[in-house]
Amino acid sequence: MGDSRVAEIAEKAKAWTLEAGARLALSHQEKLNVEYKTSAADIVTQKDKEIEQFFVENIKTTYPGHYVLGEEGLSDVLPTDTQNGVVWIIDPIDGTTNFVHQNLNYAISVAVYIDGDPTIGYIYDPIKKELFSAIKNQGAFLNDQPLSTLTSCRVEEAVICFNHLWLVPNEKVDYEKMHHLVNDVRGVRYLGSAALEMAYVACGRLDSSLDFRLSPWDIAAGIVILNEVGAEMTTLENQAINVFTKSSTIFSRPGIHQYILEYLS
Ligand code: 2AM
Ligand code: CA
Ligand code: CA
Ligand code: CA
Repeated sequence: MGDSRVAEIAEKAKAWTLEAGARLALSHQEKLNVEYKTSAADIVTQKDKEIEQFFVENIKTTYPGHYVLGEEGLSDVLPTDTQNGVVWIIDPIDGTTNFVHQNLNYAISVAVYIDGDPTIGYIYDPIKKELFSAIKNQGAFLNDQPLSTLTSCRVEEAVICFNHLWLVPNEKVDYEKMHHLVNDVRGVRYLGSAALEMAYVACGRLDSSLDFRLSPWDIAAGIVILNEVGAEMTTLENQAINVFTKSSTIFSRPGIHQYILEYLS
C-alpha cells in the first residue's frame, strides 16, 4: 500500500481516536454499569462497548473491506490469514479498572496492521490529553513532539513496571528472582494500563514493562510506537512476540532488556 493511502487511513484513525477520547472524558458524569467478564478483577462497562461500536461503525462505513479485531468482540471474525488485508486492532478502553476507580490512567489503543505489518499506532490518554502515535518508518510522537531513539540504561538507574502478582508464588516466573530484581532497580511502578505502559517506555518515563498475559488489542499500537524508538520487545522466554496470539511480554529500553530476561530464566 502506498504512503499516501497509509497517511489517509492514519488521519482517520487519529480523528476517531481523539473523538472517542473526548466522549470518554465526558462520560465521568454518567453512571457506569460494571459487568464481570471472567472474574471481579476482569470487568467491562457500557462505555467499553460503546467506544468499540463507534470504531466498528466508522471503519465499516469508510472501509468496508477492512477487518476489525476489538477486545469486546463487536466486529466480524478475523480471517485465519492475518498476513493479508488491513486489520484494525482496537482496545476501546485499556485500563478499565482505572477508568472505573480513578477516572484516569486509561487509554484508547488503536492500531492498523497492513498485510501483517505493524503500520499505524495510536495510544490516547484523554484525561492528560496525551496522544502517542507512530506510522512505520516515520518516527513516533507524543502530541506534536517527536520521541527520541531510546538509549540504554543500567539496572540501578531503571524504573520498571509490573504488577504485584509477580512477587507472590505464581505459575509464570520464579517470584524470588523477582525479589532480587526489585532490590537491584531504582524503582518499580504499576500503572494498570498495558498500552500506556508501552507508551511510557517509548517516551522514557519507564525503562521496562513486563506482563504475563496480554492480548492483541493491549499491545498492537504500542508495538508500532516502540518499533520507531528502537525499543526491545520479546516474550518472557525471549521469543519474538506474535501480536495475534496471547503472550507474556517485555518491552524495554536497550541494555536493560537482556538483563531482566536473565532474572527470569
Ligand atoms: P483492559 O483494561 O483493557 O482489560 C491491567 O489490568 C492491564 O492488563 C490492562 O491493560 C488490562 O486491559 C490488561 N488485561 C489483560 N487481560 C486482563 C484480564 N484478564 N483482567 C484484567 N486486566 C487484563
Ligand atoms: Ca478487559
Ligand atoms: Ca487492554
Ligand atoms: Ca479494554
